[in-house]
Amino acid sequence: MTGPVLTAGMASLRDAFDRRFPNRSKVSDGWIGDNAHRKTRSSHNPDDTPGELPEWDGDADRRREVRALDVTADLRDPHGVTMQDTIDFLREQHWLSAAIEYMIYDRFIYIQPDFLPIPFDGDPHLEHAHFTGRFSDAADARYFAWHFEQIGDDDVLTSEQITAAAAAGVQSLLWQAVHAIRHDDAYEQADENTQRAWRNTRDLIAEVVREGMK
Ligand SMILES: [Ca+2]
Ligand SMILES: [Ca+2]
Ligand SMILES: [Zn+2]
Repeated sequence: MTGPVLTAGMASLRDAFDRRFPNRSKVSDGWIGDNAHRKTRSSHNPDDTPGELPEWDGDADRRREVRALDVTADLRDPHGVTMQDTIDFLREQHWLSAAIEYMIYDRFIYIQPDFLPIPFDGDPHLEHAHFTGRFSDAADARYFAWHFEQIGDDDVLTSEQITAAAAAGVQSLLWQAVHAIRHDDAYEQADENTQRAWRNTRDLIAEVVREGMK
C-alpha cells in the first residue's frame, strides 16, 4: 500500500498560494492529520485507509487521498493583501463550489454552494486558514487555476475613488481656466467692460474651486 497523497485539487491550491505569495510564512502549513486529528473525523485523514477517520470516504478509487490543506495566515504580501482578502476573493468566484467544500478562517466557516460567512464555534483558525476540497472525484483529480493574480487588483476602483478622481480632474481644469484668463493676450486687448466680465467669471470660478476644496 502506497502512502497517502494530497489531492491534485488541494495541491493546486497550495501552488497558487506559493506563486502569488512567494514570501509567505509556512509555520502553520499542513495537510496530513497528526495523531490528534486521527482520533476524530477530519478531512486531514486519508480516505481508503482502514482505521482512519476521513471526513468523506465515498470516492470511486482506492487511492489514499487527503483533501484538506492548512495555509499559514501570514502571507507577507508587499501590497498588504491578507488571508481575509484571499478568502473574500475566493467566495466571489462562481466556480468555487467545484473546488472547495468549505473554508475556515478567523472565527468563520464558508460552506459551498454560497460560501456565506457562518460563525464557527471550534478552533478560531487565526494562525492558518483551513480548506477542504470538494467531496468529488473530479475535484480530487483537477488541477484548478484559482486566478490568485486577480486578488487585490488595483484596476478595480470603488465608486468613491471614481468620484474623487473626477472631482480632482474638474478642479484642475477650472484652475487652468482661471490662470488662462489672467494671462491671455486677448484679455489685455479687450475693452474695459469685457475685461470686467472676464474677471467676474474668473473670480466666480476660483470661488467655486475653493469651495469644492474645503
Ligand atoms: Ca480515494
Ligand atoms: Ca478520489
Ligand atoms: Zn485544517
